[in-house]
Amino acid sequence: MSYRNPVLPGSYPDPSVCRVGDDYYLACSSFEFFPGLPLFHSRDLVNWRAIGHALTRDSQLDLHGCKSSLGIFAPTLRHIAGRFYLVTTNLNKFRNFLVWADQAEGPWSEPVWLDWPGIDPSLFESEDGRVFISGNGGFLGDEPVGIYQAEIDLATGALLSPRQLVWTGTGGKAPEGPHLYKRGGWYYLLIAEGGTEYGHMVTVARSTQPHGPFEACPHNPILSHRSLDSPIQATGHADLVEAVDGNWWAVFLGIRPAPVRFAGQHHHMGRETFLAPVTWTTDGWPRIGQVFETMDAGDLPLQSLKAPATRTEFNGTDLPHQFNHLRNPQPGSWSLQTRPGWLTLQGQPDTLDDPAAPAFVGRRQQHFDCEVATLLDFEPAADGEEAGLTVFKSERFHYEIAIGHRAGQRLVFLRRRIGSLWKVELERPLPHGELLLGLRADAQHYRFFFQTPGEPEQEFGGGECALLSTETAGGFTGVYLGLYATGNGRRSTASAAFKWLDYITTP
Ligand code: 6LW
Repeated sequence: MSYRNPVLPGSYPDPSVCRVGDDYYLACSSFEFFPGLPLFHSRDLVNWRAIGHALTRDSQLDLHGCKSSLGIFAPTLRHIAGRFYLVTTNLNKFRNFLVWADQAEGPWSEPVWLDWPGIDPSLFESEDGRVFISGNGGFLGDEPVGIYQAEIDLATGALLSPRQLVWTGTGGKAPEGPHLYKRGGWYYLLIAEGGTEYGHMVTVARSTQPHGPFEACPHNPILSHRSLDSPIQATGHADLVEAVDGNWWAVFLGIRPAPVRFAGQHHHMGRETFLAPVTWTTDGWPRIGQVFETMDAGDLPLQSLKAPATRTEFNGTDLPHQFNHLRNPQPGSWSLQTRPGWLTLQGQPDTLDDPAAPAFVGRRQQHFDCEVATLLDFEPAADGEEAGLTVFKSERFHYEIAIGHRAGQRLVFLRRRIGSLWKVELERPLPHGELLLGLRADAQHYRFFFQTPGEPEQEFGGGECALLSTETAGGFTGVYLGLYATGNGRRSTASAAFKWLDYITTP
């Protein structure tokens, strides 16, 4: 049997995995999106079911004013002494913290703030019950660059030993993403080097002690696509797990650039989670090797999950797990109760151009080829009030097709923001009533359309995917497909109601 990579498509980077009995759990970074730290469950490492988020309360996650791609960086998920632990960094405060839960589905605890610098914290429990925290350091120029470690008390977060530099890596830039494992008589320290772009790689060292000294693997990097002509690039930031059958597997991030003629490679769906088998050399070193879009599942007990519905009806009491807000949602900015069966968004003064909290409910784009549509009931009452569908990379890079109001006229418009370029490209007067807004995407383009009930669909402009790519826009996230509303500097008097959102992958 084979499986397809990425196993978690779309902007799900920095995966961390652990196993409890026959169950696997995985967490990813979430940056400026709320709730934070998406969590998944699997029985085979291939098919992952969203089970919620660890950071669901403002008291756990303060993203107010957070710029795009800051917020929650790489987590580590571990199961220690009967409890799940997540340790991560909120770059909005530049502080590391851990949360714990008795079951992965939560509820998760309030943060235990750590007196621990750097990013990419990780936890390891040794056989004698000691717990070690490791993480990167020195990238602020304040100490030698490398991987640091200390013993920690999980209950209080207090360090029980001095924080010490344990490995500086193999010389690649940005040694980070450390994880410690025990196999046989060895403690393995796995890290990412080279930066999370096309030079990304995974390297490893080992020691007979959890705190070193560590000897580097003679065949580092054990994973890198930096010199491969592969549709999968930037592989790195891995976490290993020993499967139920004793085989080892690695989850890690990678990207799938869409080639743009004469303009190099551009990836707009962000860094995604991939899976690959780990083999061990006779002298006890791990290897991961080249990663492919189709790989042999070996003895994994593949269990296909029910395909997600293509239409999300907003008729529940809460949003499905794949939907997020931009930063902490403002009170009263969204509701599933105001108009049962509809998602109601109340435009706030904040707009999509602000590092703030516009009324926004979105999901990651996970496929190059997809069709996205929504039914919107919105009668703006004044100029500046708008609501619609956005392809959102960051506050400086987004496209939207929306209903607006100008000079007393209700209209549909297409607007694109590409860095300092901001332009309403198309406008058309609209009769009153519900409107279908949509887009069709392929690897290179988004093509927008709208349709008034009983009328034919009308094409309505488009834009290049590459202009929303990380190579163009920077950052650590991939594009979101979002429903939004804004009053453009004041609270809208009219609310916007979205009946459903279609996300249809097109072969
Ligand atoms: C992550 C770190 C990184 O914490 O990016 O480039 C951060 N390297 O490993 C966010 O993904």
